[in-house]
Amino acid sequence: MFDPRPLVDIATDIGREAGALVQRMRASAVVSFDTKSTSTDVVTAADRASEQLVRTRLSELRPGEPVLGEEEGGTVVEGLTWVVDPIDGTVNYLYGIPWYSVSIAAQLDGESVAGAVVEPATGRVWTAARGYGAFLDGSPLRVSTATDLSLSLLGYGFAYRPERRQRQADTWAAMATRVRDLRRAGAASLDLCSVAAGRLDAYAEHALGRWDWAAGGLIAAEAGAVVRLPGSSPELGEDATFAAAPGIADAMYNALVESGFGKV
Ligand code: LIP
Repeated sequence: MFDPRPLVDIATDIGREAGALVQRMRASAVVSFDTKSTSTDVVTAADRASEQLVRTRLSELRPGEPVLGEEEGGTVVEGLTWVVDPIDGTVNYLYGIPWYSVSIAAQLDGESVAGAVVEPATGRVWTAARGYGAFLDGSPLRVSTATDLSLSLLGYGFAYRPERRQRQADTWAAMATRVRDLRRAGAASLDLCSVAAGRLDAYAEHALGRWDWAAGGLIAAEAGAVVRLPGSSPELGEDATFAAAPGIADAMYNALVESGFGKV
């Protein structure tokens, strides 16, 4: 039987090395950056250096296995593909907000089977292997026991395109009176890990890349969350990512639909 746990070790070791690199680059000089889809969608020299390091290490440790990365691209193929976000939470990184990650996942036929989300600023490592649970620095993770939507804490995010951000803001305004409170932390992988740890009761966002959710979505699912990945829930929008503690998952899903989340 296939055991994904060795892949977690590889993702963790490489993620730690890439995390140390981006941390050095953060400390050493002004963070240079370019822009991508909009003037606010940035890519730093550290993003590129991190992905190059991850790709180099994977070619050494797992020769011939394809890599899909946020900055250099790639495709998901049948069999094993490595999915890499060299810095998830790049804007946080640019501003020196210590809430960003290096996210590395192994996917088998497009399904995550192993993942590591490394926090360069703190050294914390979130991991999961499919069927073997989710962990933070080796301690088991479990989602919250929330059952009351009005007492739940909802994480969310925004796309980069201004016209979509306005529609998304309208949804979050509508949700603000239905939940305890909202949190926008800026790194999808860590939002998903926060659901896994019970630090958020739910999280929802549109327009994430596979690299944003590939590891964090597995960690949330292995910690007991209800996880809906892009393409699985047309009511939430074709490019929606959703994760929630099971006790409020249905109520949160329905509230998001009623708030127009699926139409932004
Ligand atoms: C970011 C996501 C975040 C989203 C941002 C951005 P990046 O990924 O982690 O949740 O709201 O728009 O997509 O670009 O920092 O890797």
